[in-house]
Amino acid sequence: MINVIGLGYIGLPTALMLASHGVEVVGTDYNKELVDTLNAGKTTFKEDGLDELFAAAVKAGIRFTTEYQVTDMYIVSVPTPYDKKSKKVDASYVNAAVKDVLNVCPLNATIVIESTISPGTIDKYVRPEIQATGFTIGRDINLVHAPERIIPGNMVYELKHNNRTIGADNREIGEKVKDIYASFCEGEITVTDIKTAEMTKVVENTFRDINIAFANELAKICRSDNMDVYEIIRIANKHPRVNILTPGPGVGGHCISVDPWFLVGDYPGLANIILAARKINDSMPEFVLKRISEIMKENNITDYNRVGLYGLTYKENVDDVRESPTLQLLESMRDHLAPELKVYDPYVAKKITSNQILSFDEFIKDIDLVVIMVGHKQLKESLPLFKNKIIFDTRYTGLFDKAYYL
Ligand code: SAJ
Repeated sequence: MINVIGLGYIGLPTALMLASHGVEVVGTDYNKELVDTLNAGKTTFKEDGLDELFAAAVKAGIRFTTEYQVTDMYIVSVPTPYDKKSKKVDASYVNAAVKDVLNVCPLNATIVIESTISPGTIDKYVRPEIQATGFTIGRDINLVHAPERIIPGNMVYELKHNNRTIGADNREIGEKVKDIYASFCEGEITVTDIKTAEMTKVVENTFRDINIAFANELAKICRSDNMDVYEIIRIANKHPRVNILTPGPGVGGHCISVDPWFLVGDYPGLANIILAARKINDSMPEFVLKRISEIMKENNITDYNRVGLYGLTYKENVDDVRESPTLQLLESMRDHLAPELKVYDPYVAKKITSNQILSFDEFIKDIDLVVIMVGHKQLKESLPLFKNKIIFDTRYTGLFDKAYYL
């Protein structure tokens, strides 16, 4: 039996996937409300295919509880936030979960850590925690790092089809864990050592952050000299070895806007491009704000009440608002003591910020300028309601005949 610890964005789909592929699984989370929701037959967030996967896992016998189980394999997928000041990974949730596992697990159990951690976290924090309890790693407890790679919005598909990395101290244990993941994962699974697996995961997200930063920097350069960045990117991308990403209002989410900071925090003075990229991406909400002012001026709009932000999530078609560019923009407006702008998001049904409007009709009716912060699918269906509005499309959705861009 496998005990999955932490039933959030990664732990839940992973537990469901294992269960629906014939592995006996118990999911554990310390949040009783979350466990109660799952036991009542409901999932806790929206994701394509998740409900179907949930139904299949329940049928296969998955159980959810707040209790840690006595078993020989644990998968820990708890959050790893970073300390905003030191920019270092905060391994306290991982450590707490490992400690709880050690209280119940039998000798020779395997603890797999899925949570994203910076290179060296297992050596620096997790090993000492285990050793302090008197266990010898490799004899009494086996340690493995199997970082997830799935993208919100396409999680269920990617869980099945992406390649994976498994880092282990010992090849035999690595192969054993590989076999478990291979129950559902059709991609290639590479077995390596723990530090390499930690570093690889962070490097993947840093690669994407740097590439998005390049596109964003180009948008700023082109804006300053009246060039069309989208046309330039489109043409440049016809080169066989060029593939520039799309500029946007910033980088949000729990991964790409966070993981590169681990490298900056741990390797100051060495992580230079990485730091510059982070700064560029973090500057984008301010850049959008500057563009909003320009567009307001150009159209003689003086009242911020006539401007609305469409989209609160960090990207399209997900309900996740963590580190979202819209929230960053609102925060920066607050810092400037500017008035709150109206905000609407079809994926965010609960009020999470003061000037959020919960109905699209209410939102759209009294504004002149709509700033598209996220290109949700719903935009397409509501296109007629955008008629006669001034549009600032920070996502370059291609849906509007006439719009302002970054
Ligand atoms: N974005 C742009 N322009 C682009 C692409 C993205 O502005 O051309 C923005 C998005 O709008 C969003 C942010 O960047 O705000 C990040 O979105 P994303 O879709 O690129 O990635 P995430 O954060 O949802 O998921 C990433 C993925 N990593 C990579 O693609 C390298 C995913 O595979 C990881 O599993 C995930 O991070 C994670 O959990 O680490």
